[in-house]
Amino acid sequence: MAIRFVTGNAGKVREARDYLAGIEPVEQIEYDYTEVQSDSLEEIAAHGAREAFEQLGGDEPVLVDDAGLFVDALGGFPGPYSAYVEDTVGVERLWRLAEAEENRRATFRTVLAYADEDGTETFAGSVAGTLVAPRGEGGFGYDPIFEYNGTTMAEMSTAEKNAISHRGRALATFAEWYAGRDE
Ligand code: ITT
Repeated sequence: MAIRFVTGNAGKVREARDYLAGIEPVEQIEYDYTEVQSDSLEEIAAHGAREAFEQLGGDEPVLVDDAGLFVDALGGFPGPYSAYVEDTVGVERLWRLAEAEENRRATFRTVLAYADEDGTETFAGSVAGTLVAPRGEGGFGYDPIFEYNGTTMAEMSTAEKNAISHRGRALATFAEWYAGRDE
């Protein structure tokens, strides 16, 4: 049974498809679920997945992914507001803010929420790295300024990014749970 990935972000879908290839097909669905006002990615994702599953109808499970970039020196900003900040301030100017700081450490976090007729489950993943001047043409969003082990996530292939990224880690936990859920 295909999994309906509810997102407007094609980059997230590419990564989920790559990771879940051979496990389950992933279909992208654009549905504007309510993003509850919260500092908790878990709460936002779980609420969105439940609402999408109920409102969309049908039996196929849904997946929602709520992600954010948390910059240490900026008290975790932009965190849950990362999409808004990408659209308003932009990636280049976020780098300028970080460049002025001595500590350029940042963490990417994502929470995947899965909903079906049996309930809702969440799977978190995170990766710590360093903010750098933009490099690379791959990936999406903040990938060009996020460096892990000397390589920005925009310089990695989808598979390389999945092997170390917040989303790859969340997908790994999800895939393990998904494989064992009927046992
Ligand atoms: P949906 O809500 O439709 O899924 P979105 O892009 O708005 O798509 P988020 O709110 O989860 O999703 O995104 C948070 C921001 O973080 C947004 O600006 C993304 O581009 C960015 N982002 C998320 N995952 C990322 C990743 O793996 N690499 C780089 N940037 C990422």
